[in-house]
Order: sequence, then structure tokens, then C-alpha cells
Amino acid sequence: RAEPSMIKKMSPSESDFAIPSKNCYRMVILGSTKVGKTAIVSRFLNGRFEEQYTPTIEDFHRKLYSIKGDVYQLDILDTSGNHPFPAMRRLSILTGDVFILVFSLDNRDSFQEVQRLKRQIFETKSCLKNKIKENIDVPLVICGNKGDREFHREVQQEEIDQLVAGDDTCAYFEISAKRNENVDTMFRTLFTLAKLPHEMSPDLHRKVSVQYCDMLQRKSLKNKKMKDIGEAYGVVTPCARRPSVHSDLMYIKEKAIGGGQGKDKERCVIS
Ligand SMILES: Nc1nc2c(ncn2[C@@H]2O[C@H](COP(=O)(O)OP(=O)(O)O)[C@@H](O)[C@H]2O)c(=O)[nH]1
Ligand SMILES: [Mg+2]
Repeated sequence: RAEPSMIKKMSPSESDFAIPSKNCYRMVILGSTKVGKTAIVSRFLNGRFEEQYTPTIEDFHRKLYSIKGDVYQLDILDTSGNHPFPAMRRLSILTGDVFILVFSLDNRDSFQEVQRLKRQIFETKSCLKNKIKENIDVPLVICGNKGDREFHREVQQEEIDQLVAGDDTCAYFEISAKRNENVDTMFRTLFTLAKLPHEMSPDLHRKVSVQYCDMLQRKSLKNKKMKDIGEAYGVVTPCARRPSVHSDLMYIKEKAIGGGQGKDKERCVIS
């Protein structure tokens, strides 16, 4: 019998498709509207950029990886920016493992929103972890996007430095989703901060389609050997659906208990 290959496990059509929960992560993108959150997600998923603005309500994507023989699942939550339901934003923060906070360098208000969001993330996460603010580490990258609009700059470097200073799990990047400047570097840093394989960054793995996955699987079964096991692959799963609020709550619970403070954990009220 042929060895079960990692690629086989990567194929979303497989019914025995299971990824250990320690390899499942959620990336949450927050920031005001029109700052370029969806543009960054689009660079991440398909390398494209769209000039035209389409408002986001809440988009959910899923990417699966096979990296050096291990399988990972990365869920991506692209949020709206205007949050008519504060509880939903709180839920996104609670379920998030790594965060990208985006503001636009040509918009002061969006920078202030990132200041507020950073604070809210730490407060919300410390409630979950039952720890004091200083001790929790949330892998987080702040992006000053639209770096290409230099002449319209409204946010100065000093205030950005102040926001990021003295925080080991937080990094800042001036990027341009439009020109694809610094975007890959930003992702690489985010995954490194989260102690995840840096191969998850868009420029460090082979992007394959679901069909290609299946083909590789058949080929590898025929050869009875996986030559490519050392390589890094990534596939965007088609039609990923956002998990229900109930699943989100279970996910939070599992992560919190998995984090090792299951016993004397204070109740965290989702309000
Ligand atoms: N000049 C410039 N425009 C951008 C950049 N990133 C996004 N945009 C544009 O800004 C608008 C809002 O982008 P979008 O990603 O939808 O913002 P979101 O509301 O934060 O998701 C769109 O028209 C994009 O084409 C960038 O880096 N530079
Ligand atoms: Mg959007």
C-alpha cells in the first residue's frame, strides 16, 4: 500500500481531511474602511491589485499549506472597518491568532483608529488569557498603506515610532498594496513573530490549485514516493465559508485551554 502523502491531506475534497488544531491559525485584518485591507488580502491570496473600490462586509478565506511535510490551515478574516456590531469585532479579535492593523498614510483618522484597535486587541486578549496587559503577546503587524501616495501624507514617522516602540511582538511596515512594495516582507515578519513557518508568506511557497493538488497526489501514489515532501505548497480553498459564531466560540475555548491556563481561567464575557 502506498504511503498516505501530505498532499493527499491537503486536498480539501478529501473526507479524511484533518489538520491538528495546533497547526490552525486565524489571521484577522482590521482598520478603517478604504485603507486597503482587502487589497492586502488580495495580494496575499492571488497577487492581484484592484483599482476599483468594493466595500467589504466581512470576507472569509482559507489557505492550506504543506510545508516540509507538515500541514497548516490559515483562515483569513477581512473585516469591514465600520463595525455596526461591536460584539462581532470583539469576536474577531478573540478568534484572531495573528493581526494586521492597517491605516492609510494619507489619512489621519485611520491612524487614530489603529491606535484604538491596538489597545482594544490587548485589552480583549488579556481578558481571555487572564493576564496583565504587559505579559500577553499577540503577534501583530501595523501597516501604513498607500506609501505610493507620498504627496498626500498625513501621518508622521515619529508618531508611528511611538505606537510601535517597546513591543517585541509588534512590527511596523510602510507598504503599498498597489505597487506591491514591502507586502511580502510584512507577511514574512508576521509569520516569524507568530513562530509560524515563514514559507507561509506569499513569495516563499509554490501556489498550486486544488486540481494540481489532486494531480500531484495521483502522481505520488503511482511513484509510491513523495519527492516533493521537503517543499512548501499553498492552496487557496475555493468557497471557504465563515464558521458560525458557535464554532468561533468553540475555537476560542480550545485555544484558551490549549494555552495551558484552562483551570483557573476567569470567565470572559463576549458582549
Ligand atoms: N494608491 C493606492 N491605492 C490603494 C492601495 N491599496 C488600496 N488602494 C485603493 O484604495 C481603495 C480601498 O481599498 P480596499 O482594499 O477596498 O480598502 P478596505 O476598505 O480597507 O478593504 C481601493 O480603491 C483600492 O484600489 C495602495 O497601496 N495605494
Ligand atoms: Mg475591504
